[in-house]
Amino acid sequence: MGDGHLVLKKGSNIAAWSDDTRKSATIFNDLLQAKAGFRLPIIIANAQNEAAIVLEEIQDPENAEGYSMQIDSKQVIIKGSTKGIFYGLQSLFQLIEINGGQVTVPQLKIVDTPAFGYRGIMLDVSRHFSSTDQIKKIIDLMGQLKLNTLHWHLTDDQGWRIEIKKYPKLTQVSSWRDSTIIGQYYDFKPFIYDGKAHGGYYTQEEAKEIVKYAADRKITVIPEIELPGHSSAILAAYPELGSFDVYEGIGTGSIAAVNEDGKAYDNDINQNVPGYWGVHYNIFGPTPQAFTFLEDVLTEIMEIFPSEYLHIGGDEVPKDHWKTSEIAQNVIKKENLADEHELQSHFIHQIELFLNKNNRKLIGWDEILEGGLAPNATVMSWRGEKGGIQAAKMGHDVIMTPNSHMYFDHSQGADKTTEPLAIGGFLNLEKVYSYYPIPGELTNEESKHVLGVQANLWTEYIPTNNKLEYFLFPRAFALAEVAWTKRENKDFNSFSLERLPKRLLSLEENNVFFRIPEAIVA
Ligand code: TNX
Repeated sequence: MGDGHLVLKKGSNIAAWSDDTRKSATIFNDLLQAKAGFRLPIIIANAQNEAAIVLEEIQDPENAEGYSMQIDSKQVIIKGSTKGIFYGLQSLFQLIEINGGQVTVPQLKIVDTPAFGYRGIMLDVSRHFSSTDQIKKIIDLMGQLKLNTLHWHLTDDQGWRIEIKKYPKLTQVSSWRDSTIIGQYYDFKPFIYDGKAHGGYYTQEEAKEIVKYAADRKITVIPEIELPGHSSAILAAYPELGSFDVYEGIGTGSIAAVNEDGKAYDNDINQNVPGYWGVHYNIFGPTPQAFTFLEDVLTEIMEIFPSEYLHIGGDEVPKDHWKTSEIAQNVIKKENLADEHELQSHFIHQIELFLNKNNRKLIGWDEILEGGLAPNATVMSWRGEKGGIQAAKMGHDVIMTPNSHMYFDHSQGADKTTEPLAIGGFLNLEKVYSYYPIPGELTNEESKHVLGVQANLWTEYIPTNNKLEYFLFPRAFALAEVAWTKRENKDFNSFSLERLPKRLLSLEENNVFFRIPEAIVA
């Protein structure tokens, strides 16, 4: 920190050269407009000395996201790659103070790079749908926090959310569930099983627009297409792709809804899109038709989403159901597989071959370790850190999303009577902040496989925009520091006393609904 301030006036210029940097300057102006009521002219100037804010692009492949910023009495100079400049502008915006109508930023020097290259939020739009406007709002907020990945959970048992031209029933049938046919799952029927039809989907055009909107904010959208489980919505429309044609009771190890006779509930049997939560009965069969379907779908998905990674799910597959499936048992024999775990591995490996052939990489939830990990897979570790540790030790890349620290669907307050209904669990701000994505068990070499960290927002209990924002904020601020800030610079006191209050005000200025954290006393 230096002494004194720089005043940003209405006529002050921003000097930016490339289209990319000018776009970032425009996004900065949007923020400034909302906060201070004016925009700064963006100029392509040679006379850069005259501009109040100078955005100077430098190419440094070793430092793809970092930036430096110098603010003296006359000028702000931000240097970095296009991404770095975007992040520098976010920091600049956060430094703005308005005093007596004057917009000022403090004089200082910053050299800043992120601790982790993968900084994500997963949003489940299957359990409850979010409009494109709401997705854009979340993307805006993510960009301000220098988060760079939106993992878009587009499919699950309760709904399919993306237009696929080759399979129109996915949007005609799979994207709507009928909540009047309810199952019995734990004890929370009355609130969420509201008897209304829930649904919605994004057209390919809308999804592409989201991808572009995110890219402008330096965010990659990684789509998730769940397989071979969490696929009831698909199988409701295309039952021939499932493992079963006869529903005879239910295997063990699944928490799918069963009635008193131990039989699957009607809506599984009738193959409607289920209106209740949990792990569901039917799953893909490992058949040629299923692979053709999945490859067709992934082909369209790849046209919409240019991301290096595609997420294919792989979690919570009631694999023991394959024990009673003739289709599955035949493949086990034919491929010489030991059991159902190896069958799932085989399944995922086929999909990986297809993705790799198309120059994409596969991410899956940590269950994909069971029965043998596909050779190039990246593992998302959600059942704690165990899976992530195991995968990193095997030389695979890992993203940490442990349900102990990164499940934003859990309650933020210890007292459940003063919190909105949540799936369970308790995860307060301090606990999120305390997380460090590299487990102590890993050597330096192994820890290079930890690409970063992500918070997951499952939406079984989150039917509205307000509730979505409430579960994200303020915890997303803590996530941002977990992901960006080097360990030695993290400090919960300065986070909560110095930075948090300003961020909360900014949420208010932007009509974001959030949880007011408990008073924090130094
Ligand atoms: C487990 S986390 C799931 C989701 C649920 C979530 C609720 C994961 C890979 N699978 O299907 O929504 O728990 O917390």
